[in-house]
Amino acid sequence: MKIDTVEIHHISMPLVHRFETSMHVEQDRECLLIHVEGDGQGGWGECVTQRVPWYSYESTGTAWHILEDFLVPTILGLELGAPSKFPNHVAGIKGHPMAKAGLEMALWDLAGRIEGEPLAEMLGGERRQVEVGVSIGLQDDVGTLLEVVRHHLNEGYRRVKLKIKPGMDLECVEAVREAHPDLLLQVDANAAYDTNQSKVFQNMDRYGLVLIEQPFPEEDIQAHAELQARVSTPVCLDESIYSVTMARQALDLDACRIINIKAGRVGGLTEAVKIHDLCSTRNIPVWCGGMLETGIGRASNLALAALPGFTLPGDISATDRYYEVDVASPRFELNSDGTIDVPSGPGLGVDIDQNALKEFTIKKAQFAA
Ligand code: OSB
Ligand code: MG
Repeated sequence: MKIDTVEIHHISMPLVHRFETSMHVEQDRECLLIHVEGDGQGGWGECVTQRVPWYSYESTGTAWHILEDFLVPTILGLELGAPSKFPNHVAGIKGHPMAKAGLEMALWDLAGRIEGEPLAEMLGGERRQVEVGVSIGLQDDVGTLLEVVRHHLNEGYRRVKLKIKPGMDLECVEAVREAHPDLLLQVDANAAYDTNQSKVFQNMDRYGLVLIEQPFPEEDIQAHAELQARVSTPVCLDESIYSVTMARQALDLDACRIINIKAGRVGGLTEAVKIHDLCSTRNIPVWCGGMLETGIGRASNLALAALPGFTLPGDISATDRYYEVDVASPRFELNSDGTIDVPSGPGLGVDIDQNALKEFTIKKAQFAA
């Protein structure tokens, strides 16, 4: 596979509802879409950064810089081989996993279109439908939260994740658990807690949560290990796990018993599959995280979640949970059993809507070999 041209589109797409976490409020999805052309075909990828670097150090601005100045020049005109070789080509460029993953996704889509093979199959996926859940941002009060949860359950979601932060945690979990005793319920703190606040999580143990996601800062693996030793609810790491090496070390230290896999966070689908494989050999459940993706990244998440080790529902909602208008079609819909179909067309299995792309693009550039 040889890449002749790369296009980067910086888009801003309105969200249906604001999405609030312990660190940040998001109103619009501002990310990069990457188009590659080679061997007479085209492929799309999504770089899952956000405008503000609250989740990790990457932002849409840094990703543009790393792509334009380093990643794109490295691969243009090069005989690349399979997309799984891409990480080797860019190994000399440190960090910036989301920028790398966005370009790698476009190469996977291109390779799939050239071969006529769906991405899920290329990665080793086996399922045709994947179980999904909804991630609920911080709400103004418990009453509103209960209404939002009820609304999503009525839509057919079977698993709910609540964003929490200090002061908006136990009360929320208790209220939702009381209203829905059998619901698959989990929480995500996005690293908002100090290690001296771990009592909150010990108190959460009684609510039968599926998991507690990333309570402490990403570099503090030891704090998570200390918490895991004190609670029976599985600790799940998100931000802390940026490579298969990091995953192995966290598991060796018993810092988590579940891992949230996001291809963007770990530098691409190739590394994501390695983490999946490691966890499978250790009987560690994994699930596919989300970054409010457009239909491009959502298609990629569904393909990844088709792998056999993804035994917990992913943060992969239907398109209309986030977007009235999306850049990709067809839209993803929730089945009555709380699953979404894995795309079955070549590559990502979705097409770009050129009108929507034009409407949402705020900056674009093209690079040729
Ligand atoms: O921590 O999982 C997270 C969204 C943006 C950044 C980080 C996270 C999230 C979500 C939403 O929880 C998941 C989704 O529905 O896409
Ligand atoms: Mg998370």
